[in-house]
Amino acid sequence: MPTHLDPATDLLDGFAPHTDAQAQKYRDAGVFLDRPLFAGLDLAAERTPDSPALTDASTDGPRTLTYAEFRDATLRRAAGFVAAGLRPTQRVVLQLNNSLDFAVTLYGLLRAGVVPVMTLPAHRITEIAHLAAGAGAVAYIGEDGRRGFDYRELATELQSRVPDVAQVFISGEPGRFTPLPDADPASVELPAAPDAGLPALFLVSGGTTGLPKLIARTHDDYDLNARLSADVAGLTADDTYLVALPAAHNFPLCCPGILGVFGAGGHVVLADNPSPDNTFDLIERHRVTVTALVPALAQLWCAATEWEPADISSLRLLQVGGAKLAQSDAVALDAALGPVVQQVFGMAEGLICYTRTDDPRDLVQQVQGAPMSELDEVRVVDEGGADVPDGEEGELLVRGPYTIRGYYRAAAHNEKSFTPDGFYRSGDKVTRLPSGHLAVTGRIKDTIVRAGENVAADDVEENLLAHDSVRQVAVVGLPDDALGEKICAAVVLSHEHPPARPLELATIRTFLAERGLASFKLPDVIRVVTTLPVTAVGKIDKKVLRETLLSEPSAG
Ligand code: OOB
Repeated sequence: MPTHLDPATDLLDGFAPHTDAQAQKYRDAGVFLDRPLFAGLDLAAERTPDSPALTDASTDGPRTLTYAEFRDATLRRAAGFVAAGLRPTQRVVLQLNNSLDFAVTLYGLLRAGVVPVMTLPAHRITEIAHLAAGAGAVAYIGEDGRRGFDYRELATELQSRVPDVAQVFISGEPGRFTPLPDADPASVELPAAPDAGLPALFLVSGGTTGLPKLIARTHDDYDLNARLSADVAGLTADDTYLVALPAAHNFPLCCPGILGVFGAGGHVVLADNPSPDNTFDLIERHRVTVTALVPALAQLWCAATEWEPADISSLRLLQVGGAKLAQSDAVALDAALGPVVQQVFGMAEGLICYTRTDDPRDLVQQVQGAPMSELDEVRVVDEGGADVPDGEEGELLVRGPYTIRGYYRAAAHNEKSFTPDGFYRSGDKVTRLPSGHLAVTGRIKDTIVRAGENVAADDVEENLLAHDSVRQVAVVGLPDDALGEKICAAVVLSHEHPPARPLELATIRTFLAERGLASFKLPDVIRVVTTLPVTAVGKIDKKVLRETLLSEPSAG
């Protein structure tokens, strides 16, 4: 990098900012506060230094830090990184489980001006190497093997594949690497607060096809994301938020998640295991008021209310998102827990939609939410790119103050994923109500081409879910000599309503045909499975499912 250039030049190489006109519009609207992402925490630490900020309820815990203690820990970690030679605008891959070290390290990096790549604990070398190389990362932060997977081995492989990753810091037993650094903040010079228009961190795209992409979120836009989300959730200093999903994911991190709760002066409780037998006790013990789950976990929690003895009545808001929550599950959750469900339709690329606490319950059960900012520009378009009327299905396009204008260092990909005027093509099929609420109906590419007919997987799935004995389902296309692709439905059976006889293809086809599903959409194969494979954050992973089904001897 030529030395006469701004040190941020390398970071900004491949970053797609808002256009000047758009940026001006957002500035005029006063939505950006021009402050670093850690400002919310600092303000809370000034206001209420002695309130609990963070409880580590993972296998490392239990341990609680007050706001003053937590802020000091993040300053020491920042100083440690500076002393270790990390410099502002450099990128570092962060891969830690939900723990105190995760929170302290994240804020330590932000204070040091170092830009973390927020990978998830379930990512493995293929994704980590791809993301480290793509971001130009100079360091990797992982943990020892105490939770079952040894990230030190991953680090070794990473350094051989991506030699620019010069340093490795390990939470726990470092082995031949460096422990997570801490230093006296007075002993080093902490950098000045970063420019709020610069990327603060990188999120990782959640798609289940191909390798994840890097999503640069600025201090301004991510701080806005946290504040708007906290407003919609009605967060106050009295709230206690349980982190049950992997903390580095946008949903528990910032919707409103960890960042939103710190901004409001509330209490964050970190769990490293989302199962009801762990989390229900934590909810009771800490009087948790808010948490976020993916639908499969919400289903599990709903069932567990039948047998878990813990009192979870403190929960006032159960956010469910990341994948479509079936209406029947939303109804069941309300029945089991009271009217606490909030649907969340979000994406690492930006747009977040929420149902509101004062929306009628039947609406909350049916739609995935409405955009959180008045400046979110949502379009629903047909295949030709023309806007469709409310109530009609189309692809969701979005532009707005906290939605990216392009993936990082991905010019070719951006040609396809963004319109020339900067709308992100989400790939999600939605319908919009006149009220602005969106219902997600599927993914545009999730189509099976069977004997020349296009079959939308979600259409078949929705109808299958109406069967009493079906708890979860995923429909995928498998290659077939005669049909091109055949329709395969992988089904998890319901515990409450198990079928009287083994579920057969003919029974399912008759059931679907009686519901009025066209004959060319009827499954050609049924597989009863005990679980469906999931992505790093817990969404059904069709890519892996397809590979698994294909590797079965009977698949051919
Ligand atoms: C969240 O973010 P990502 O980046 O992991 O995944 C985004 C994609 C969306 O484009 C959509 O396809 C799907 O996940 N999705 C939903 C959904 N929420 C996300 N599909 C149907 N219904 C929903 N409620 O998943 C995410 C980010 C922030 C908050 C919540 C979720």
